[in-house]
Amino acid sequence: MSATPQADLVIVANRLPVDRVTAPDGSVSWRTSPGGLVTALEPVLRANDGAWIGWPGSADEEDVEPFVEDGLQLVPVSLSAQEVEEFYEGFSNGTLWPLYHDVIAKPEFHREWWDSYVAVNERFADRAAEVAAQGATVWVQDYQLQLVPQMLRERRPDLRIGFYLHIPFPPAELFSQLPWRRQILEGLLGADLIGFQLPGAAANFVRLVRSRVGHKTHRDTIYLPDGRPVKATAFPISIDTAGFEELARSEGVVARAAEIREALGNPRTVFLGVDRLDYTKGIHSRLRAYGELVRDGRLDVEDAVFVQVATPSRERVEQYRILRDEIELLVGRVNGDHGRIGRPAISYLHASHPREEMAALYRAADVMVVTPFRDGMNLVAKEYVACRVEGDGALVLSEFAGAAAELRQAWLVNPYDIDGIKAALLDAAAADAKERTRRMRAMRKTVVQHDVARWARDFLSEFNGLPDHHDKTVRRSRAH
Ligand code: ADQ
Repeated sequence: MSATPQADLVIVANRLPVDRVTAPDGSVSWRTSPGGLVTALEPVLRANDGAWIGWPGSADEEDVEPFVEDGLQLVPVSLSAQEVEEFYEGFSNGTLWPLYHDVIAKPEFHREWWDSYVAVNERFADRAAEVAAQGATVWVQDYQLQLVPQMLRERRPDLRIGFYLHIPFPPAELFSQLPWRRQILEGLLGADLIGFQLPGAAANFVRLVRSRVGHKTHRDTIYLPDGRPVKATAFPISIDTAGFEELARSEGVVARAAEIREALGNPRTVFLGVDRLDYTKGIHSRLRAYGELVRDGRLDVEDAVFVQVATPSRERVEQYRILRDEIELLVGRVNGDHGRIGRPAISYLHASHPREEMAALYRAADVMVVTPFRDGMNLVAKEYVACRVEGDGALVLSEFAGAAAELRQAWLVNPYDIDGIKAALLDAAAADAKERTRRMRAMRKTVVQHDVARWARDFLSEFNGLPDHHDKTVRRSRAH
């Protein structure tokens, strides 16, 4: 049994960066799931003797003690099967996710889900309060844990608390539907620094705090009645650009990209979509647009193909099961109506792939198609750009992805406008090499300069540069 670590930097996220694997004999091992967040935070965690608090991803497991995996201190928080249903699938993914994404799907409001959200947030806050050393920095991640900053501040006024929201923050008109809107705003205000993907999201938050909670605000800063300032500002997230570039240049990936094109019949144009199977991603719209182009003879299955990779996601949630059926029905129709033997119009894969295969797909694709109705950032668009090491390839990108604010040279589309998507697909496919290179080089510059390490550095240094109100707060809390 290992003792609870005392860390100077604590990351609190819904998921641990590892998955728990239980063998048939009951023995437990851990498989790392290297996402962008871990890549970005690993060096800072190591340098600061940091710890990561999160759920190991399986329900109803007995409590696991903190442990060290590959040099990282990991602190598991367990969830019961009922909490997975009410806190995770329910309030996080059935209420907040659709509400924060423009109400594309209808959010459900259930009081039991809210109660579970509060209880689980309390548990994360308790864990963080135990693990953080005196005066430590705690960085809470994402929409599942919006109450943690306030709960943690009550327990540990000596800490510096940061929060980052990976998804959009909606305009007041939509956020105000939430029966627990005030509690969420107050939960977030426990932080000293709140990061959003875009300036518009930060502005939505500040406006809501002013109108619903009544605090004074000036630009991106909120002043609480006790004088503590809270800064709400944008830090657009990014990817491990150098890591993707290196992968894309590797012999194995170059060979695999050629093999993929060969297997597709060496068409002139390979279009590619890669998404978690989610209703925010606009997969149906883009496949419909593509199907119409094939139907109308504007594209021919002999020299064009659309590869759509959809990662299984939230499969126990009803809306996600319906979405999968709708997309698979559409793919079947388009292929049935317009495909030929050995030449489907759409090559569809419902699977998750290792990073090498993703890089090979990005290298194999002439036109990457990213059409979310709303997306905090969209890392897939940035990964494609990073993998185009020759400076070629074309990106069709929704205006409503956070990435559109930076990748201005993409073929930008309104994902609700099917004719607009059709025109952009044709334009991007027909653009000459010079035009594509001009656009891609500019986008590559952006993604190289703004990688995920810089994102983490920017957030943490902003944090450390904030005026220190903590001494005062600690003194006051000790006086009580
Ligand atoms: P997501 O909604 O998951 O993230 P995105 O930013 O595109 O969306 O990231 C998806 C990640 O999953 C990418 O790294 C991609 O490579 C990977 N992926 C997708 N399909 C895959 C497959 N079939 N196999 C393997 N890997 C696959 C949320 C927000 C976004 C925000 C990010 C980060 O919704 O808006 O950009 O967090 O803040």
